[in-house]
Amino acid sequence: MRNTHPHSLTFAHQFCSIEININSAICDEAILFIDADFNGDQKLDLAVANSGTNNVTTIFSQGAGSFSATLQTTPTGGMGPNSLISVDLNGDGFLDLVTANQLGTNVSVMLGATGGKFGNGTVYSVGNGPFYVASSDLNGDLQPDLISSNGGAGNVSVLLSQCN
Ligand SMILES: [Ca+2]
Ligand SMILES: [Ca+2]
Repeated sequence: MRNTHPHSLTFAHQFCSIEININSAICDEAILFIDADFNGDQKLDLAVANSGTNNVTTIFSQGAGSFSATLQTTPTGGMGPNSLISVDLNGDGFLDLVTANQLGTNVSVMLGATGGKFGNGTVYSVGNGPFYVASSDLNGDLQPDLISSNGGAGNVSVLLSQCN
Protein backbone atom coordinates (compact mmCIF):
# COMPACT_ATOMS: atom_id res chain seq x y z
CA MET A 1 0.00 0.00 0.00
CA ARG A 2 1.27 3.41 -0.93
CA ASN A 3 2.41 5.55 1.96
CA THR A 4 0.70 8.90 1.59
CA HIS A 5 2.08 10.53 4.73
CA PRO A 6 4.42 13.26 3.47
CA HIS A 7 6.86 12.99 6.37
CA SER A 8 6.95 9.27 6.73
CA LEU A 9 9.46 7.12 4.95
CA THR A 10 9.14 3.39 5.14
CA PHE A 11 12.75 2.67 6.04
CA ALA A 12 12.75 5.04 8.99
CA HIS A 13 9.81 3.35 10.61
CA GLN A 14 11.20 -0.10 10.07
CA PHE A 15 14.14 0.77 12.28
CA CYS A 16 12.50 3.04 14.82
CA SER A 17 12.28 2.07 18.45
CA ILE A 18 10.56 4.98 20.11
CA GLU A 19 8.93 4.98 23.50
CA ILE A 20 6.87 8.13 23.70
CA ASN A 21 3.47 9.30 24.74
CA ILE A 22 1.99 12.28 22.95
CA ASN A 23 0.26 14.74 25.24
CA SER A 24 -0.26 17.65 22.90
CA ALA A 25 -3.55 18.63 24.51
CA ILE A 26 -2.15 19.04 28.02
CA CYS A 27 -0.43 22.37 27.71
CA ASP A 28 0.28 25.29 25.41
CA GLU A 29 3.76 23.97 25.07
CA ALA A 30 4.21 20.78 23.15
CA ILE A 31 5.41 18.27 25.68
CA LEU A 32 6.40 14.68 25.26
CA PHE A 33 7.28 12.23 27.98
CA ILE A 34 9.41 9.17 28.01
CA ASP A 35 10.06 6.78 30.85
CA ALA A 36 13.31 5.01 31.55
CA ASP A 37 15.52 4.30 34.54
CA PHE A 38 17.97 7.20 34.32
CA ASN A 39 19.65 6.83 37.71
CA GLY A 40 19.95 3.05 37.77
CA ASP A 41 17.78 2.36 40.82
CA GLN A 42 15.51 0.08 38.78
CA LYS A 43 12.59 2.48 39.10
CA LEU A 44 11.22 4.09 35.96
CA ASP A 45 11.82 7.83 35.85
CA LEU A 46 10.30 10.40 33.53
CA ALA A 47 11.82 12.89 31.11
CA VAL A 48 9.78 15.68 29.58
CA ALA A 49 10.68 17.81 26.56
CA ASN A 50 9.73 21.42 27.27
CA SER A 51 9.21 23.13 23.95
CA GLY A 52 8.58 26.57 25.46
CA THR A 53 11.69 26.67 27.63
CA ASN A 54 14.08 24.70 25.42
CA ASN A 55 15.04 22.20 28.08
CA VAL A 56 14.32 18.75 29.37
CA THR A 57 13.00 18.02 32.85
CA THR A 58 13.87 14.75 34.52
CA ILE A 59 11.62 13.47 37.31
CA PHE A 60 12.94 10.61 39.42
CA SER A 61 10.73 7.85 40.71
CA GLN A 62 10.69 6.95 44.38
CA GLY A 63 8.70 3.81 43.73
CA ALA A 64 5.07 2.98 44.42
CA GLY A 65 3.95 5.62 41.95
CA SER A 66 5.56 8.56 43.73
CA PHE A 67 8.18 10.89 42.34
CA SER A 68 10.80 13.12 43.86
CA ALA A 69 9.74 16.73 44.29
CA THR A 70 13.17 17.83 43.10
CA LEU A 71 13.16 18.25 39.35
CA GLN A 72 16.29 18.21 37.26
CA THR A 73 16.43 20.55 34.27
CA THR A 74 18.88 20.21 31.40
CA PRO A 75 19.24 22.81 28.63
CA THR A 76 19.00 21.33 25.15
CA GLY A 77 20.78 24.16 23.36
CA GLY A 78 18.11 23.91 20.66
CA MET A 79 14.83 25.66 19.91
CA GLY A 80 11.46 24.08 20.59
CA PRO A 81 12.34 20.55 21.68
CA ASN A 82 9.06 18.75 21.26
CA SER A 83 9.96 15.09 21.35
CA LEU A 84 12.73 13.03 22.87
CA ILE A 85 14.18 9.57 23.18
CA SER A 86 16.61 7.93 25.57
CA VAL A 87 19.36 5.69 24.27
CA ASP A 88 22.95 5.03 25.32
CA LEU A 89 24.63 6.66 22.34
CA ASN A 90 28.22 6.48 23.55
CA GLY A 91 28.08 3.06 25.15
CA ASP A 92 29.13 4.16 28.64
CA GLY A 93 26.19 2.44 30.31
CA PHE A 94 24.34 5.69 31.03
CA LEU A 95 21.21 6.51 29.07
CA ASP A 96 21.54 9.66 27.01
CA LEU A 97 18.71 11.93 25.84
CA VAL A 98 18.05 13.16 22.32
CA THR A 99 15.48 15.83 21.47
CA ALA A 100 14.04 16.83 18.11
CA ASN A 101 14.06 20.64 18.09
CA GLN A 102 11.07 21.52 15.99
CA LEU A 103 11.66 25.28 15.86
CA GLY A 104 15.18 24.82 14.54
CA THR A 105 17.23 22.71 12.22
CA ASN A 106 18.91 20.39 14.69
CA VAL A 107 18.60 17.69 17.29
CA SER A 108 20.20 17.86 20.74
CA VAL A 109 22.17 15.16 22.50
CA MET A 110 22.49 15.27 26.31
CA LEU A 111 24.93 12.69 27.59
CA GLY A 112 23.96 10.85 30.74
CA ALA A 113 26.19 10.52 33.80
CA THR A 114 26.15 9.09 37.30
CA GLY A 115 22.98 9.59 39.32
CA GLY A 116 20.78 10.35 36.34
CA LYS A 117 22.47 13.66 35.60
CA PHE A 118 22.77 14.91 32.04
CA GLY A 119 25.27 17.22 30.41
CA ASN A 120 24.04 20.28 28.55
CA GLY A 121 22.82 19.57 25.05
CA THR A 122 25.07 19.48 22.02
CA VAL A 123 23.25 20.23 18.78
CA TYR A 124 23.66 18.35 15.51
CA SER A 125 22.29 19.76 12.27
CA VAL A 126 19.40 18.05 10.52
CA GLY A 127 16.69 19.28 8.13
CA ASN A 128 14.23 22.04 8.97
CA GLY A 129 11.66 21.46 11.70
CA PRO A 130 12.56 18.04 13.09
CA PHE A 131 9.50 16.64 14.77
CA TYR A 132 10.60 13.18 15.86
CA VAL A 133 13.92 11.51 16.41
CA ALA A 134 14.68 7.82 16.61
CA SER A 135 17.78 5.70 17.06
CA SER A 136 18.92 2.50 15.46
CA ASP A 137 22.11 1.00 14.08
CA LEU A 138 21.53 1.81 10.44
CA ASN A 139 24.91 0.86 9.00
CA GLY A 140 25.64 -2.25 11.02
CA ASP A 141 28.70 -0.96 12.89
CA LEU A 142 27.03 -1.71 16.25
CA GLN A 143 26.86 2.02 17.08
CA PRO A 144 23.44 3.63 17.51
CA ASP A 145 22.69 6.15 14.78
CA LEU A 146 20.01 8.84 14.79
CA ILE A 147 17.17 9.50 12.38
CA SER A 148 14.99 12.61 12.46
CA SER A 149 11.75 13.21 10.59
CA ASN A 150 11.79 16.84 9.52
CA GLY A 151 8.30 18.28 9.30
CA GLY A 152 9.45 21.64 7.91
CA ALA A 153 11.62 20.21 5.18
CA GLY A 154 9.45 17.18 4.45
CA ASN A 155 12.36 14.78 4.63
CA VAL A 156 14.38 12.73 7.05
CA SER A 157 17.97 13.14 8.22
CA VAL A 158 20.32 10.36 9.22
CA LEU A 159 23.19 11.02 11.64
CA LEU A 160 25.69 8.18 11.64
CA SER A 161 27.56 7.60 14.87
CA GLN A 162 31.30 8.18 14.74
CA CYS A 163 32.22 6.90 18.16
CA ASN A 164 35.20 4.88 16.93
CA1 LIG B 1 15.10 5.45 38.42
CA1 LIG C 1 25.64 7.21 27.46
